Amino acid sequence: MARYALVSVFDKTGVVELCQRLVELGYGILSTGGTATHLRNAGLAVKDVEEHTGFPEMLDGRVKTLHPRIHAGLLALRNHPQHQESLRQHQIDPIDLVVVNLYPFTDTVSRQDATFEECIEMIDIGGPSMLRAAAKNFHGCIPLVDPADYRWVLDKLAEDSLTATDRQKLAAKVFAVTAAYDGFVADYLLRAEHTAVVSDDKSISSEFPMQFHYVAISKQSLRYGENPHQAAHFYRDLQASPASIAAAQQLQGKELSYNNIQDADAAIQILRGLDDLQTAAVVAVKHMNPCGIGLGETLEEAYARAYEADPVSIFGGIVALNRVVNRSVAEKMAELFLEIIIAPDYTSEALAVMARKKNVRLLTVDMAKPLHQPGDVTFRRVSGGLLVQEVDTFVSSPETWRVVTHRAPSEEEWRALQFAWRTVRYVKSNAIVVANAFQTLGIGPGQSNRVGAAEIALRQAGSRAVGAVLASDAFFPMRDTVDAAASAGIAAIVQPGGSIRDAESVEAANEKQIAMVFTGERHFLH
Ligand code: 93A
Repeated sequence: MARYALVSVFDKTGVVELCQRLVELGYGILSTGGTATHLRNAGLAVKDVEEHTGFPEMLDGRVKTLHPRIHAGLLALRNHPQHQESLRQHQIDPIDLVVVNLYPFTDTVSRQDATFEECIEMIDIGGPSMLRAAAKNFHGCIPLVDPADYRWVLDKLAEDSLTATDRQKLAAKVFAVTAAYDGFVADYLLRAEHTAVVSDDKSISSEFPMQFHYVAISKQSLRYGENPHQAAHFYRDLQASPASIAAAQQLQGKELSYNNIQDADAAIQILRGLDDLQTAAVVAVKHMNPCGIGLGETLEEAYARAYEADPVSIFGGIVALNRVVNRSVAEKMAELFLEIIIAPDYTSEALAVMARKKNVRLLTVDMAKPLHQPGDVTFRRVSGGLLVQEVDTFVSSPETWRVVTHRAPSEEEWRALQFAWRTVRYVKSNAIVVANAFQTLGIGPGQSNRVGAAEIALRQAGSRAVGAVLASDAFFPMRDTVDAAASAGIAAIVQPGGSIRDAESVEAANEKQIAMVFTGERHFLH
């Protein structure tokens, strides 16, 4: 009986050399359409799988190698008399080696212009089936899925020194590759918008399967993590939004660090959270908390407000802007030391200004595209597990808010309350934001008690707190925060409400003619 190597590769690099050596070692080459043609063109003798099975390739290539003559040849145990008898009975030759590389599914779905149907066609069925069959029967059949293994395996075959352990390792690699491949497919099908099935099924966005695939591809290795002694890497979602940090283009400056990426992401998330205000907006971020947020008729105005919000903290910060940066805004930013600037684009004059500040990392992201899709989730590792939740994109309408004090907010105060409420969700809990209608004035992030966060925000606002508003990401457990706000001159407060001591906070507000509204919705960010 002949000794067969079955060769079916999408990527044909190196396959001619490989098969030449296999022929020298006494293997007959069995091959599929495109691979067979490629090998014949290089002068090799090849037997078509079609001839071997006596069955034509069909369904536009969907069925090429899915045939008992192939799969029995791969799976029959070599030292099993009944298996060998079955092969003889059906005149099936065993296959001793399989070389397969798969349809490039991930490359295809990463292409912006790939249609859903094209992506589906790129799901390889026959290739993984052959690989898995060979890998299951690794004592009898050598599975080669990684071109990096071609050379050493052939060297060992030539010396007859390929061990059982070598074969087992090759088999393990097959299952690792095919598992990852199927993970990519599952991820794509869960996310792809363009299928009737998924878009009709609203449950997909709100239900978490018992097991799920998160598939990411390596984007870049990082010098280190949060600290120099922590190794780190940056992975990109298979279908990362062009608006995301993972898809950002860097125009100048040093490579982004782990901390830079986190901070830049926070800046983008906050900025895009203000999209529906439909105004120029600028966000300054430090250690993932906003330190200044400004709105304006123009980008100049919004930048000036974000800067003035806290001119100290912005130093060494990350600034994200939602309009094309022109020269005058660039000049202003060049006066400061900034780590990163993110914008949809820069005029050539602005680029010339920034070129003088070589270390500033200039990024662009596509702000015309949505940052999140329905059902997008966040991950947090805990010891021994993973927490998964939907992204907090919920925006309540102020019509649903409830005024709980004698005095209702003025029109100007309403605008300020809405702005403050839109920003406080991006501040680490316990979070307090003091603001007017177009600018944060004080931000109190991440304190272990709420009044402590309020004191920080009010101190930062200083005399600007007089007549300003205050937002709290969660309810007041007692009246102390309202008292602190009143002493600083705060005019109106927005908070979720829902504490058993709400009445005390309302009373404190009424005593000082503060207007207070309950949103009924909390925005923790830990
Ligand atoms: O469409 S398939 O899933 N059906 C098959 O029966 C099959 N057999 C091999 N794809 C199949 N293949 C794949 O074809 C291999 O995994 C390889 O990527 C490719 C090689 O095709 P060709 O030799 O025609 O270029």
